[in-house]
Amino acid sequence: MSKTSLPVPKIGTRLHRFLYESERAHPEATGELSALLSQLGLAGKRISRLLSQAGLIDILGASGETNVQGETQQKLDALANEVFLDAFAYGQMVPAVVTEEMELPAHLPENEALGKYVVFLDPLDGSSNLDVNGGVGSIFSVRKLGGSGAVTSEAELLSRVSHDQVAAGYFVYGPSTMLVYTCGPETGVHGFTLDPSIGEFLLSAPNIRVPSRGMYYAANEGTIEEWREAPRQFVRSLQRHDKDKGRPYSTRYSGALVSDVHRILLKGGIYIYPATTKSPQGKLRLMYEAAPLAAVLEAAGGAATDGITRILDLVPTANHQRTPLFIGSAPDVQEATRLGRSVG
Ligand code: FBP
Repeated sequence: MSKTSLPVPKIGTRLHRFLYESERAHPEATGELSALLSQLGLAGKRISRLLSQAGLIDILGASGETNVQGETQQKLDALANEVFLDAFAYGQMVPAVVTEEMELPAHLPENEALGKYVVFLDPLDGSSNLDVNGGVGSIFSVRKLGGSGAVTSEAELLSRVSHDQVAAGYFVYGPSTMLVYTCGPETGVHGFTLDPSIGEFLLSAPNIRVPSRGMYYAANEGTIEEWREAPRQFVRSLQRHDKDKGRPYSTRYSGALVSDVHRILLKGGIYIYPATTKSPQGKLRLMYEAAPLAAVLEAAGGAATDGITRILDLVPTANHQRTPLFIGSAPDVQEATRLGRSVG
């Protein structure tokens, strides 16, 4: 995407207007990606409202189903999935959606003729926090779909989608609801806060940059006995006094990847979910958890690897493939990765 002079984003600018002005800065833009991001914004608003009512209407607890990951599906996982699929049901942009809640991609036939984007989604991240009113999020990744005609298989879908994400981001449903997204390092990372009184996302954090040194690390140390030596050594180094590196870091692990990564985006530090004996490939999913968050952190000056390889260099082989994840301030991720390459 070639860049001409970008307007200086004003705090309080509505998402719709921000998308419009960003588009004007890219003469080749067709407006479709902006429309898609607006539809994502609508889905985020609807889920935010659902969550705000969660304790009052019968939407907490398990749905009775098990998702493709073998996890107990929460009612809100299924509802959030529906809300996102409904958001893409029209508009001729998205012929296929891959989501954590469905084994096979959702096909939207009415969009097949003209649709040129595939969306990869974690409709509700951190759903084990729902019943305790903890922070949760939604994560999205948008890739271009090459070739033509209906997508008939997982292998064909992965062979036709662009390696680079044209947009990536998340919604974090905390004390307020925020949307954070990027369309690439050259356009930066921007945060919008939902004003429920007018039902609009308003620009509240333009051009976010992750601090190069942080204060926090996020990891489930309860599983540390299952980790390889390198991540163990790394976490011990975060706990040791080291004035130059601002250590020791404090631990903040919320049970929701989006909430933890959002804290690190703003305050610096690192989130790690290494491979374990129980999950030798890691737990988190590449296409709709690790890759979109890596795109956001890298566009904000941070880094993300699987402990050895840059997440954005990984070539996907399956829609629901898992990966270890080390993400956050670049010096911390690079240190953990050096250990990963040397100690293993
Ligand atoms: P989902 O809730 O979307 O399955 O996401 C995975 C996740 O819950 C992350 O949000 C979180 O960081 C991690 O798994 C927690 O895993 P664990 O309970 O093993 O620490």
